Amino acid sequence: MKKMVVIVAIVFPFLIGVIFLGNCAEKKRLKEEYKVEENEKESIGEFPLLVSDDFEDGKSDRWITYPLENWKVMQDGNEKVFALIEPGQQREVRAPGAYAVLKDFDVTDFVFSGKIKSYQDSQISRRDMVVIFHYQDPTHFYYVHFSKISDQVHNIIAIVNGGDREKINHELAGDSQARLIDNEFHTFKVCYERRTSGICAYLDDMGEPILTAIDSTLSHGLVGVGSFDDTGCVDDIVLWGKKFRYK
Ligand SMILES: [Ca+2]
Ligand SMILES: [Ca+2]
Repeated sequence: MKKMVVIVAIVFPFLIGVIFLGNCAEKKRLKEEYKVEENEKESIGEFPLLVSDDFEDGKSDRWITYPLENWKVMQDGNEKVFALIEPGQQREVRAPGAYAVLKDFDVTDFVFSGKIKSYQDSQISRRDMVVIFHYQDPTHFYYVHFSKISDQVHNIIAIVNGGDREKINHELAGDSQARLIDNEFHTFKVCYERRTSGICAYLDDMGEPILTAIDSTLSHGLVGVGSFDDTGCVDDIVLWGKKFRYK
Protein backbone atom coordinates (compact mmCIF):
# COMPACT_ATOMS: atom_id res chain seq x y z
CA MET A 1 0.00 0.00 0.00
CA LYS A 2 2.80 2.36 1.02
CA LYS A 3 4.58 1.57 -2.27
CA MET A 4 1.39 2.42 -4.16
CA VAL A 5 1.10 5.84 -2.45
CA VAL A 6 4.73 6.64 -3.26
CA ILE A 7 4.24 5.68 -6.94
CA VAL A 8 1.06 7.82 -7.24
CA ALA A 9 2.80 10.75 -5.49
CA ILE A 10 5.60 10.65 -8.08
CA VAL A 11 3.70 9.70 -11.25
CA PHE A 12 0.65 12.01 -10.87
CA PRO A 13 2.52 15.36 -10.74
CA PHE A 14 4.71 14.08 -13.59
CA LEU A 15 1.65 13.40 -15.76
CA ILE A 16 0.16 16.83 -14.95
CA GLY A 17 3.50 18.39 -15.93
CA VAL A 18 3.54 16.53 -19.26
CA ILE A 19 -0.04 17.66 -20.05
CA PHE A 20 0.75 21.27 -19.07
CA LEU A 21 3.91 21.42 -21.20
CA GLY A 22 2.05 19.74 -24.07
CA ASN A 23 -0.64 22.44 -23.91
CA CYS A 24 1.96 25.22 -23.95
CA ALA A 25 3.66 23.64 -26.97
CA GLU A 26 0.31 23.35 -28.78
CA LYS A 27 -0.53 27.01 -28.10
CA LYS A 28 2.91 28.06 -29.34
CA ARG A 29 2.50 25.97 -32.50
CA LEU A 30 -0.92 27.50 -33.24
CA LYS A 31 0.40 30.98 -32.64
CA GLU A 32 3.32 30.35 -35.02
CA GLU A 33 1.11 28.73 -37.63
CA TYR A 34 -1.44 31.54 -37.79
CA LYS A 35 1.03 34.30 -36.88
CA VAL A 36 -1.51 36.23 -34.82
CA GLU A 37 0.32 39.38 -33.81
CA GLU A 38 -0.42 40.92 -30.43
CA ASN A 39 -1.45 44.21 -32.02
CA GLU A 40 -3.89 42.74 -34.52
CA LYS A 41 -7.44 42.33 -33.32
CA GLU A 42 -8.85 38.90 -34.13
CA SER A 43 -12.30 40.35 -34.66
CA ILE A 44 -14.23 43.62 -34.73
CA GLY A 45 -17.71 43.00 -33.36
CA GLU A 46 -19.08 40.02 -35.27
CA PHE A 47 -16.58 40.35 -38.12
CA PRO A 48 -13.53 38.05 -38.05
CA LEU A 49 -10.10 39.18 -39.18
CA LEU A 50 -9.83 38.08 -42.84
CA VAL A 51 -6.38 39.29 -43.82
CA SER A 52 -3.60 41.62 -42.77
CA ASP A 53 -0.60 42.60 -44.88
CA ASP A 54 2.45 44.64 -43.86
CA PHE A 55 4.41 43.73 -47.04
CA GLU A 56 7.53 42.93 -44.99
CA ASP A 57 7.79 39.56 -46.79
CA GLY A 58 8.29 41.50 -50.05
CA LYS A 59 5.33 39.75 -51.71
CA SER A 60 2.19 41.14 -53.34
CA ASP A 61 0.64 37.90 -54.60
CA ARG A 62 -2.58 38.48 -52.62
CA TRP A 63 -3.33 41.47 -54.86
CA ILE A 64 -4.69 42.01 -58.35
CA THR A 65 -3.07 45.17 -59.72
CA TYR A 66 -4.05 47.52 -62.49
CA PRO A 67 -2.06 48.49 -64.45
CA LEU A 68 -0.01 45.39 -63.67
CA GLU A 69 3.44 46.99 -63.90
CA ASN A 70 2.63 50.18 -61.94
CA TRP A 71 2.66 48.49 -58.50
CA LYS A 72 5.59 47.10 -56.54
CA VAL A 73 6.64 46.30 -52.97
CA MET A 74 9.53 48.60 -52.10
CA GLN A 75 11.43 50.15 -49.22
CA ASP A 76 10.07 53.44 -47.80
CA GLY A 77 12.25 54.53 -44.87
CA ASN A 78 12.34 51.62 -42.42
CA GLU A 79 9.28 49.93 -43.90
CA LYS A 80 8.41 47.83 -46.89
CA VAL A 81 5.29 49.29 -48.53
CA PHE A 82 3.09 48.54 -51.53
CA ALA A 83 3.73 51.43 -53.89
CA LEU A 84 1.99 52.82 -56.95
CA ILE A 85 5.09 54.00 -58.80
CA GLU A 86 3.46 55.34 -62.00
CA PRO A 87 0.07 57.07 -62.27
CA GLY A 88 -2.63 55.16 -64.15
CA GLN A 89 -4.18 56.42 -67.38
CA GLN A 90 -7.80 57.47 -67.78
CA ARG A 91 -10.02 54.71 -69.14
CA GLU A 92 -13.38 54.56 -70.95
CA VAL A 93 -15.15 55.92 -67.84
CA ARG A 94 -13.99 58.64 -65.40
CA ALA A 95 -12.66 56.55 -62.50
CA PRO A 96 -9.40 55.95 -60.62
CA GLY A 97 -6.71 55.10 -63.18
CA ALA A 98 -4.74 52.69 -60.96
CA TYR A 99 -5.75 50.30 -58.24
CA ALA A 100 -4.85 47.08 -56.42
CA VAL A 101 -7.54 44.84 -54.88
CA LEU A 102 -7.25 41.88 -52.50
CA LYS A 103 -8.23 38.95 -54.71
CA ASP A 104 -9.63 36.39 -52.24
CA PHE A 105 -12.04 38.44 -50.16
CA ASP A 106 -15.43 39.20 -51.70
CA VAL A 107 -17.16 40.87 -48.73
CA THR A 108 -20.51 42.38 -47.86
CA ASP A 109 -20.11 44.04 -44.43
CA PHE A 110 -16.52 45.02 -43.68
CA VAL A 111 -14.06 47.22 -41.83
CA PHE A 112 -10.93 47.95 -43.88
CA SER A 113 -8.02 49.92 -42.46
CA GLY A 114 -4.41 50.76 -43.21
CA LYS A 115 -1.97 53.59 -43.93
CA ILE A 116 -1.77 55.63 -47.13
CA LYS A 117 0.79 58.14 -48.30
CA SER A 118 0.69 60.38 -51.38
CA TYR A 119 3.94 60.80 -53.35
CA GLN A 120 2.46 63.74 -55.27
CA ASP A 121 3.91 67.24 -54.61
CA SER A 122 2.18 68.62 -51.49
CA GLN A 123 1.59 71.94 -53.31
CA ILE A 124 -0.79 70.20 -55.74
CA SER A 125 -4.28 70.50 -54.29
CA ARG A 126 -5.84 67.75 -56.40
CA ARG A 127 -3.44 65.09 -55.03
CA ASP A 128 -5.26 61.92 -54.01
CA MET A 129 -5.20 58.36 -52.79
CA VAL A 130 -8.31 56.20 -52.96
CA VAL A 131 -9.75 53.21 -51.13
CA ILE A 132 -11.75 50.85 -53.37
CA PHE A 133 -14.56 48.62 -52.14
CA HIS A 134 -17.33 46.35 -53.42
CA TYR A 135 -15.22 46.03 -56.58
CA GLN A 136 -16.98 43.70 -59.03
CA ASP A 137 -15.27 44.59 -62.32
CA PRO A 138 -13.32 47.56 -63.76
CA THR A 139 -16.49 49.65 -64.23
CA HIS A 140 -18.48 48.56 -61.13
CA PHE A 141 -17.16 49.55 -57.70
CA TYR A 142 -17.16 52.27 -55.04
CA TYR A 143 -14.20 54.36 -53.98
CA VAL A 144 -13.34 56.81 -51.23
CA HIS A 145 -11.27 59.68 -52.61
CA PHE A 146 -8.95 61.25 -50.01
CA SER A 147 -7.51 64.56 -51.20
CA LYS A 148 -6.13 67.97 -50.20
CA ILE A 149 -9.23 69.81 -51.41
CA SER A 150 -12.94 69.10 -51.21
CA ASP A 151 -15.34 69.64 -54.13
CA GLN A 152 -17.72 67.70 -56.37
CA VAL A 153 -15.05 65.16 -57.39
CA HIS A 154 -12.34 65.49 -54.69
CA ASN A 155 -12.51 64.16 -51.13
CA ILE A 156 -15.73 62.23 -51.76
CA ILE A 157 -17.28 58.77 -51.73
CA ALA A 158 -18.17 57.82 -55.31
CA ILE A 159 -19.77 54.99 -57.24
CA VAL A 160 -18.59 53.78 -60.63
CA ASN A 161 -21.61 51.94 -62.02
CA GLY A 162 -20.99 51.31 -65.70
CA GLY A 163 -20.34 55.02 -66.38
CA ASP A 164 -18.45 58.04 -65.07
CA ARG A 165 -18.11 58.18 -61.27
CA GLU A 166 -20.80 59.94 -59.24
CA LYS A 167 -20.47 61.51 -55.80
CA ILE A 168 -22.74 59.78 -53.30
CA ASN A 169 -21.63 61.09 -49.88
CA HIS A 170 -23.87 63.26 -47.73
CA GLU A 171 -21.36 66.07 -47.18
CA LEU A 172 -21.92 68.88 -49.67
CA ALA A 173 -19.25 69.50 -52.31
CA GLY A 174 -16.55 71.56 -50.61
CA ASP A 175 -17.71 70.76 -47.08
CA SER A 176 -15.87 67.49 -46.33
CA GLN A 177 -12.65 67.68 -44.31
CA ALA A 178 -9.70 67.19 -46.68
CA ARG A 179 -6.62 65.86 -44.87
CA LEU A 180 -4.28 64.39 -47.50
CA ILE A 181 -2.17 67.53 -47.28
CA ASP A 182 1.41 66.24 -47.03
CA ASN A 183 3.83 63.43 -47.87
CA GLU A 184 3.34 61.60 -44.56
CA PHE A 185 1.42 58.42 -43.79
CA HIS A 186 -2.24 58.86 -42.88
CA THR A 187 -4.30 56.15 -41.21
CA PHE A 188 -7.57 55.32 -42.94
CA LYS A 189 -10.60 53.21 -42.12
CA VAL A 190 -13.59 52.49 -44.38
CA CYS A 191 -16.68 50.60 -43.13
CA TYR A 192 -19.83 49.22 -44.74
CA GLU A 193 -22.86 47.85 -42.90
CA ARG A 194 -25.22 45.84 -45.10
CA ARG A 195 -28.24 46.14 -42.75
CA THR A 196 -28.34 49.92 -43.18
CA SER A 197 -26.27 50.24 -46.41
CA GLY A 198 -24.22 52.76 -44.40
CA ILE A 199 -20.73 53.71 -45.58
CA CYS A 200 -18.26 55.61 -43.37
CA ALA A 201 -14.73 56.78 -44.19
CA TYR A 202 -12.16 58.00 -41.67
CA LEU A 203 -8.75 59.63 -42.08
CA ASP A 204 -6.39 60.27 -39.13
CA ASP A 205 -9.24 60.55 -36.59
CA MET A 206 -10.67 57.04 -36.19
CA GLY A 207 -13.53 58.29 -34.00
CA GLU A 208 -15.25 60.69 -36.38
CA PRO A 209 -15.87 59.87 -40.08
CA ILE A 210 -15.08 62.63 -42.59
CA LEU A 211 -17.29 61.08 -45.29
CA THR A 212 -20.62 59.23 -44.97
CA ALA A 213 -23.09 57.75 -47.45
CA ILE A 214 -25.99 55.33 -47.73
CA ASP A 215 -26.06 53.19 -50.87
CA SER A 216 -27.00 49.59 -51.61
CA THR A 217 -26.42 49.47 -55.38
CA LEU A 218 -23.46 47.05 -55.37
CA SER A 219 -23.65 45.47 -51.85
CA HIS A 220 -20.55 43.24 -52.13
CA GLY A 221 -17.18 42.88 -53.83
CA LEU A 222 -13.41 43.14 -53.32
CA VAL A 223 -11.57 45.86 -51.39
CA GLY A 224 -8.37 47.65 -52.32
CA VAL A 225 -6.45 50.88 -52.75
CA GLY A 226 -5.30 53.13 -55.57
CA SER A 227 -5.19 56.67 -56.92
CA PHE A 228 -7.15 58.63 -59.49
CA ASP A 229 -4.08 60.01 -61.25
CA ASP A 230 -1.18 60.27 -58.77
CA THR A 231 1.42 58.04 -57.13
CA GLY A 232 1.68 56.91 -53.51
CA CYS A 233 1.89 53.88 -51.28
CA VAL A 234 0.02 51.84 -48.67
CA ASP A 235 1.06 49.73 -45.70
CA ASP A 236 -0.34 47.78 -42.72
CA ILE A 237 -3.56 46.76 -44.46
CA VAL A 238 -6.16 44.96 -42.31
CA LEU A 239 -9.56 43.63 -43.38
CA TRP A 240 -12.30 42.36 -41.10
CA GLY A 241 -15.64 41.34 -42.60
CA LYS A 242 -18.30 38.99 -43.73
CA LYS A 243 -17.63 37.02 -46.91
CA PHE A 244 -20.28 37.25 -49.62
CA ARG A 245 -21.91 33.93 -50.54
CA TYR A 246 -23.74 33.35 -53.80
CA LYS A 247 -27.09 31.66 -53.16
CA1 LIG B 1 5.41 47.47 -44.02
CA1 LIG C 1 -5.29 63.57 -58.24
